[in-house]
Amino acid sequence: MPLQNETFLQACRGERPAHTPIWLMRQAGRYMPEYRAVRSRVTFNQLCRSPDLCAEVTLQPIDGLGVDAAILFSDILVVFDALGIDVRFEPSPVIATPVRTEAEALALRWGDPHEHLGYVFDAVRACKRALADRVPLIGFCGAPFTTLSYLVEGQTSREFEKIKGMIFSAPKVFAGLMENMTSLLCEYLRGQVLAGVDALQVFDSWAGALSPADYREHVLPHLARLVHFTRGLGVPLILFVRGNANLLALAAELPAEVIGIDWSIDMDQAIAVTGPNRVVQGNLDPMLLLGPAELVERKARACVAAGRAAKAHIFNLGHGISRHTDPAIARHLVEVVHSA
Ligand code: 1CP
Repeated sequence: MPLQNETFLQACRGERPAHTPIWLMRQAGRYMPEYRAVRSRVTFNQLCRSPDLCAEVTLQPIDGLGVDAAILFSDILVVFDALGIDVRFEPSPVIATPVRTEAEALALRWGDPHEHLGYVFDAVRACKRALADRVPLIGFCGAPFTTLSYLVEGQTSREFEKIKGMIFSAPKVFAGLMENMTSLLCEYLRGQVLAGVDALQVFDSWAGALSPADYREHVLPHLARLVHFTRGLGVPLILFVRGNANLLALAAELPAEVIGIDWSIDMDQAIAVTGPNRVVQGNLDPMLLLGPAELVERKARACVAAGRAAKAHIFNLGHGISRHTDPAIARHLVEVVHSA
């Protein structure tokens, strides 16, 4: 069944649709009153485990903003269900039993995501039904390093002292955990594709914790395995490696169809790295949306203009939208990009 709005998938294929497609990272979230209304009735964990509510929330920015793609409402940390490890959102994530020693790493039980994460696949099916082929649905996971950073740090970290300490003092323990995490994430993404997602995004949100040389040595081989695995799933992949523009050249070595660009580099500079034959996604600083409409318009138009040097451009923010964003300015951004 063809989609009513194919612009996002056309851009993923390197085509230039009639307008630049746009979606926003974290487009379903606390900045939207409709989302807060749902969240006032359930906890975040309950929401992620209720396929019908996930579908309702996934569609809120489709109806409310007019974006060209939906992203499954879930979280990168639900995969810990496959390890039997609880995450509480307070509201920042907290893992009660972090894994820091070799003994703790060896004691982990790596369960099958097809068995433990069925509610995510049910949510994908509920989203696809609710979308009724209006726009494509993006599935996602955290990259092996970002996901593992939560397991080792036990929470969002500033310095990444525990996981970097593990990389440098016990590299074999780290590599073993990365190996298992990557296998888990491969199967998790396969489950999402089997359930019906039209594209995938891998978020390496905390990649910038490492120097490029250490990222290449300790992380890139695992990320490469994940990217190569997904090439066999038949849907396009967006690879978003965030936090240090010097990592962009490494990300661009991998065969993802689309390279996500964060806001730490200007789009023309990013395309100089990825080259004219690559599709890029990004990269407006999300905090710009806290400024006046004229500023948002000017910066958005400049980003669209710069994006014309790439093979194709999917407009997005350079990281997740702030919870303090006025939904009206997000809606305005979508109109500006569509008319640019
Ligand atoms: O109280 C609430 O309602 C919880 C807030 C919230 C939301 C709306 C969390 C907790 N996660 C989400 C949804 C979410 N998370 C999506 C939904 C789809 C969308 O609309 O985009 C996605 C794709 C994520 C992915 C995610 N979760 C990432 C990677 C993307 C990124 O922003 O870098 C990360 C790092 C997380 C962890 C996480 N989940 C939630 C929080 C508060 C955090 C920590 C993030 C941090 O500390 O900065």
